[in-house]
Amino acid sequence: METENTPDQFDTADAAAAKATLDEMMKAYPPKTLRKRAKQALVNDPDKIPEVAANSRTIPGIITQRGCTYAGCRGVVIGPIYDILHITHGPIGCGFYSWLTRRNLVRPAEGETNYLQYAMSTDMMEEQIIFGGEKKLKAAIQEAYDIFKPKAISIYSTCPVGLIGDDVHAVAREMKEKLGINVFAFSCEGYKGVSQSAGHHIANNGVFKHMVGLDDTPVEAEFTINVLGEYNIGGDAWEIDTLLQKCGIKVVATLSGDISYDQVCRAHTVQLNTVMCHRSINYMAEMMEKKFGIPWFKVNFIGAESTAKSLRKIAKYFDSKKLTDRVEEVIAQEMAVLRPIKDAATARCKGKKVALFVGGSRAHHYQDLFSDIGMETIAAGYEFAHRDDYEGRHVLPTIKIDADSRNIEQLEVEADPVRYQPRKTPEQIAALEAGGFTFTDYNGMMSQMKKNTLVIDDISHHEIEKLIELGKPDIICSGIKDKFVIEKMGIPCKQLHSYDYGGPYAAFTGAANFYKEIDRMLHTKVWKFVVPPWMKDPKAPAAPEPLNAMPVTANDQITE
Ligand code: CFM
Repeated sequence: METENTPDQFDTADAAAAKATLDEMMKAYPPKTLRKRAKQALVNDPDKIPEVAANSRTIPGIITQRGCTYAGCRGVVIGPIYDILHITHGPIGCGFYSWLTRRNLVRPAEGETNYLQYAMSTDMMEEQIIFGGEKKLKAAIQEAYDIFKPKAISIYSTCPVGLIGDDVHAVAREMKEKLGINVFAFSCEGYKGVSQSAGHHIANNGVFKHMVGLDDTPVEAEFTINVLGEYNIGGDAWEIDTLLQKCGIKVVATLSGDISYDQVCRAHTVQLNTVMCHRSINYMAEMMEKKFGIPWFKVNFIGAESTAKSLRKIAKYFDSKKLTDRVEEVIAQEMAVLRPIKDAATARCKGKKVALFVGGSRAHHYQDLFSDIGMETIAAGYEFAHRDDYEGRHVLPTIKIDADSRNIEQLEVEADPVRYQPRKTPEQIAALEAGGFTFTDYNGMMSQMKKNTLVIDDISHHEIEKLIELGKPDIICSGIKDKFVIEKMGIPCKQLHSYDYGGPYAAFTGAANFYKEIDRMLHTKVWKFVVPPWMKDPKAPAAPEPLNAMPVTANDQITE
């Protein structure tokens, strides 16, 4: 199949076609399912943003891309802290499937310990399910301590732990006292929320309660910041760090990418918190502001234009001529190197159409990278983000708290009597805001997407297939759960969770990698060998199975 624009490709100029595409995608559903999906799949209007019924339960029977609460807590937010021992309390599968499956890379400084290669689990059996697992958990903590002598141990509850009622927190307290190191636990049972998003919140609470603020030693540097919500997938955090260093800005903690326990404990000493992934870490930014007086704002280092914009905003916050000049110098240098690569990709990719269905922030951030090279987003959606990530934070007061969200503890945070110290005076804040500067800001994905684009929350496999058939995007960004379904339809799929073993894609150097990768994926001739299912003749006799039952050549795939 050609990737050149075809007349029946999705066109955002046609409002009726956008609605018809959605209707056609949903028409296979029974009425009750259809009613629910209709509130989650919408035609966008950036000037009158419609409400998205996000962060609600997936209907049983629908194939979703979502993960569980345990994955969001253990895997996403805390897992990347490399010198903590992470122990999964549960059956072995949960530990096994969270063993190095996310590409959160680390490069510990010399002399520092890295435990991330290990998968530690209490390996619960029927006996523990029936008689309780606390004894086995204690033994596991003791054994892990005896072997590794870590600074801290973190325990994660899986579904059966919640069902049988093991008190992981009591065990953690007891072992903390006994061993004299930091031991804490998370009630992040997989079923605790509607997706991994609940796990992010639980993790934020735990990291804030048990780590942040334990070490008041400030990091000596003129301009200090944290990058929150950056997980160093494929080395992204390293690119951001290198860039900021070039500008003269010191990153104290990247939460949680290539980060040590000590860095988390000192994170509250910075002058500014910047937030990359709003969905997974906004809780931390808010709590640190309340307790320590650190302001935060949203940044995005995905995309050259967005990176430049984020750097300029950080410089403006610090209000230093020296820093502003340096930032402009670095942007000019980086852009000069990037320009020929960007121009070459633009010449070949301009006008191509993309659809992105990823997690809770990348479906938005990566639209900037595509627009850098003239590509158009026709449809996008998150797996588990909330209304504020779609519609903007101004909707926060109107979000109804349902039973599932009420399940997650909302920490009551107050200003620290000694350590609360506003980083800017009210006058300085007012002066910045008068010039259009915004704090505590996230305008969400939809305000940036064009009119008549499709916004689809928690998309199902059926819907993706129909979208490809009807809208014919030139490339889809998604994850491993649907990558090969998509590619069997002759459409390239770029995984934006793992980056398909590629990356980094952050900052200017990362942008260059991404432009080249997308250009390559769009223009490889392999797609011509794939016949999508709707173009096959259903009456044609089935091709004989190859003897080894494995397609070995492109031709075999056509007759598959
Ligand atoms: Fe944030 Fe993430 Fe994402 Fe996320 Fe994730 Fe991820 Fe993601 Mo996969 S924290 S919301 S829970 S940016 S693991 S690094 S890629 S779904 S879009």
